[in-house]
Amino acid sequence: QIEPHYAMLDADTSFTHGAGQPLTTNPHILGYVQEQVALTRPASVYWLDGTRVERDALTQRAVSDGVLIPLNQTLRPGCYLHRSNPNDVARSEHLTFICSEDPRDCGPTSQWLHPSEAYTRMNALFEGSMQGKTMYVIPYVMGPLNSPFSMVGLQVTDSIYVALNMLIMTRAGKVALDQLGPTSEDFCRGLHAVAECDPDRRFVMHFPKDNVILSYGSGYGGNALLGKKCLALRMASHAGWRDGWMAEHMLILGAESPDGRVSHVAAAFPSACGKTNFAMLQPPASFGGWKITTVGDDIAWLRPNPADGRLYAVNPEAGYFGVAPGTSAASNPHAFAMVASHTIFTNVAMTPEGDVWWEGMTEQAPDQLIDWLGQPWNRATATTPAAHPNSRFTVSMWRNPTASPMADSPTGVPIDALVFGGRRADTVPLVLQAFDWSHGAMLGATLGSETTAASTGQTGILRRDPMAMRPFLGYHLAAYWSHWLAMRGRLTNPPAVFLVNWFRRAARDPAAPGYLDAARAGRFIWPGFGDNMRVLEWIVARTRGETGAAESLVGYVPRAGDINLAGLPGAADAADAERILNAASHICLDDWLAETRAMRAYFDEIDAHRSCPALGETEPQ
Ligand code: GTP
Ligand code: SPV
Ligand code: MN
Repeated sequence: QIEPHYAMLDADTSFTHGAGQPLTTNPHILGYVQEQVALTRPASVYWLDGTRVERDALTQRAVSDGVLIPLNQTLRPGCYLHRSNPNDVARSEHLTFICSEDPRDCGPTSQWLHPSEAYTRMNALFEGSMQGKTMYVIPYVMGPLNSPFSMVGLQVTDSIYVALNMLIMTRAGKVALDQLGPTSEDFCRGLHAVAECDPDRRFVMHFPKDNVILSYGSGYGGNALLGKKCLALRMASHAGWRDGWMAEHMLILGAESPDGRVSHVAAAFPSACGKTNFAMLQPPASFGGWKITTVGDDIAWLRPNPADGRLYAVNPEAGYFGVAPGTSAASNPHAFAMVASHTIFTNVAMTPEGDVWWEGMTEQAPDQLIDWLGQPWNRATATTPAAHPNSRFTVSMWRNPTASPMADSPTGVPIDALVFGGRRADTVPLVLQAFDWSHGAMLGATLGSETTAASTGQTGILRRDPMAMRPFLGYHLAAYWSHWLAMRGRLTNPPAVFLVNWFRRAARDPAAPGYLDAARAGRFIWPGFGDNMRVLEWIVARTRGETGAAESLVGYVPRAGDINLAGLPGAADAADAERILNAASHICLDDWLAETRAMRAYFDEIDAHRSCPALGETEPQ
């Protein structure tokens, strides 16, 4: 069943190569590019057409420019390594702004700047910034082609690395110009330059009213691939607020049970908390007959369908920009297979044979490596990781052996369950079902998670990350929550809502209920990865009304026997498997009292924010 997807990868050879010339007469597109040329003064302009011929030519150019390092083409055909500037390895949340006229239209999780000040500041940076360089013009579609969900964007950039990534991550080139048509001005305008890559001259600015994104000084992922977090979350969340739909930081998967019925689940976990892994999970052997397919691994656009009152989702992206460390043949076999060819790796380590390596790929590192900085790395003496903790792979979603054909469906998939999850060492049980939509929205709104390497700053700090959208909201958090609550009114058949935690740690105190034994104290209790299928099965069965649960004070929880534990890794025997489940699922009332107080304090903090709109003032104009 893999063949059609691979065939689609090559489908873009079917139209004529544009040789770097514009393939449109749309005056708004041509005018926008002319303005950016006048501002940044590049030596040449190259328009992407999206053909394979072009991708191969640009790849060769990137290699001769030293931007891409070819990997061993026998071991990793079509694979390249990119080393970013060491000062530019993650999203920069503190340099990211929403620029609205009224400060009350954004915050307190996002930073605000008045549009006129932002334009002045950014124009000064962009002025002449592409002198001597090539400007790449990238027309792209977010969402399936010819879908009512989709949006067209145009990104101009000075980075060939960004251009090559956008070719993978979006439906880019002539298809986007065709979708826009010869006269429409309904496209997101994005200007991007890595320029001198100086952290003191680095900003990512969003202008929701003007449909404009300006990004300067970074070539990294979410800062630079403007279709991803900038358009598909910040701009799109604002558009969804205006037009009655939602843009969420969610994976989308299809779960087919042995009887052939398919349920769809969308799940929001903060950055580097397991979306890609959950979206691609391979069920354990004891789940023969279950099949998981991936619609998306990072972003979902969700729309109520008036015809059946259900919530439908599309994945706006066409590729995965996935976390490399921790990805192995054991933890995520599909991802491991997917990155075997035609993948751009960023900031991973290189083996002497010219293959890639990262922490967690194998139990032990090879003796000698070239680390992500390009320096010799020796296992015996190394004090730093060989791959950067936020090193990534960029690969077409059609290379995923379990890609869902529905990923191209213009109507999207109907969602049966929404799941929230974070990295919590304690308190939050393995899985919990919300009593109803608003309880689910509250669990999402107060989602807590320990910070990760996906953003610059200290890692491992517990922070509230509402709906895993904290860094990605294009409007005010309070309005966003109101929008979530209001969405219930548009759904006669809403998805059930769940909270999960794969990251709970075993207690260190032998008297505590979460204690297992000395060897496991302080470690992750739950094996995670493919074994999350056990939780997913319960979630799916709950949405089908086919399994029971106990009602706790904080939500419905599975009882012993509700979750299939056969062959649970790390469990000595069936009794130990049950102890593991109990330790992972235990609800400690003292912890939840503290948690509830922290949730209350968080709501008070948001309430006290000076620009928080009053209730009733939260609908868009
Ligand atoms: P972004 O792309 O940043 O949005 O991240 P993501 O949410 O897609 O996270 P991803 O699936 O890439 O996982 C991030 C890290 O968490 C990797 O190092 C994984 O190995 C690890 N991880 C994922 N799932 C699990 C799990 O079930 N248990 C444990 N212990 N670790 C996990
Ligand atoms: C995330 O940080 O949530 C990512 C990676 O998916 S980035 O594209 O950098 O936003
Ligand atoms: Mn993400």
